[in-house]
Amino acid sequence: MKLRLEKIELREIGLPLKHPFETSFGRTARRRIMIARVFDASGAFGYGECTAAEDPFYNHETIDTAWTIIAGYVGPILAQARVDAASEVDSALHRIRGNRMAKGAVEAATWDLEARLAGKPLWRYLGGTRAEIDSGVSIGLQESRTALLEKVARELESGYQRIKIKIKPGRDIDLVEALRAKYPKVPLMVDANSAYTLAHIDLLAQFDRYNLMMIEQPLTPGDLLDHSKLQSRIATPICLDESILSVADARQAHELGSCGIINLKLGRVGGHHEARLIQQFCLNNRIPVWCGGMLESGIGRAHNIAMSTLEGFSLPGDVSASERYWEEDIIDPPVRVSQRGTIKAPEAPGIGFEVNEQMVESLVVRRQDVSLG
Ligand code: OSB
Ligand code: MG
Repeated sequence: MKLRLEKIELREIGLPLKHPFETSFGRTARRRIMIARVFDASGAFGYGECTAAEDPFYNHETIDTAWTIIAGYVGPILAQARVDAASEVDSALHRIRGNRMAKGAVEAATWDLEARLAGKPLWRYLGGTRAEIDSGVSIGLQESRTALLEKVARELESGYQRIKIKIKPGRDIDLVEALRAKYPKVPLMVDANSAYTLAHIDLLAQFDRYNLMMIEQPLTPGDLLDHSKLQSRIATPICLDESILSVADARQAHELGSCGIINLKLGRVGGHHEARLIQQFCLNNRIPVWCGGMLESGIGRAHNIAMSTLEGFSLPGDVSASERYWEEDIIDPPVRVSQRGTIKAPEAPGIGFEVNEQMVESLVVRRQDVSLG
């Protein structure tokens, strides 16, 4: 079955977070979310979500740069290439350097479209094997240690299988110390979002006392060599997030000994094609992977669920319930997490969740159609 791609519809919606989310690089209270919908000549469509943030602080992309790249390059290049399968979108867009979140929004939408046309749930279409995925939570920096402890208590009561907390210099060891005093056994990890340098090596080595599952992205994204030096000095496994944009990055990180675990994010690597290459590489080399999050709406969340069903996603991801983020999600039903801290992969075709088009339309602040014909 060949696709005849007709257009990309871009829409921006505004969605306030229930609680502001703070990391070492900044604070987000309200998401500006780009939804990319790809249409086939038959009238069928698929949904993708651009995971770029509002500001270029996690990586270089923003929702506005992604919009410019999709309208000015992704659309025209796909139109020229006459791509007729989701698996070819990635290579057709190869000429566009970087900007993977822009490309990934459209690439993922094309997979949803193709899975819907095939009448299969996206997760099965991608080759997923697990009908239920393991869920953890990512907890932002809190006002106080008490607030953090209360938040962790609530998430554990909800059943989440592991706790990740954000750290930054000056708010790190003390938080882990407090959590471990109360919860000696809970699966626990920290995420620094690149806030440290090798000058902090003695401080980072102190984490070894707390039996953490991993420390996520301690150093600057491009510094694979420094991560390797750090990993050789600490026992806690390093997990890379921002550093891994492609399977080539995964290979080099592995060969250098820069990490023991990889956080795989669909948008950061440019879509399902590259994500599967990384997943395969990690599976072949016994590197545990798990699915990261970017404070997605239900569309991005549904794609994350699909990806998480692939073999090798052996650790709980940052894919949690819609209700942790939004008063009302744009998908129906919302993503729910069981008391055992799991999420069921849906059996309906494509992403498997109905998009509440009425709600989306009521939230649209900007739109553009990009022709692929
Ligand atoms: O580093 O994993 C990260 C959110 C925004 C940007 C980067 C990160 C995060 C999270 C939250 O940790 C994950 C989520 O709950 O979606
Ligand atoms: Mg991270």
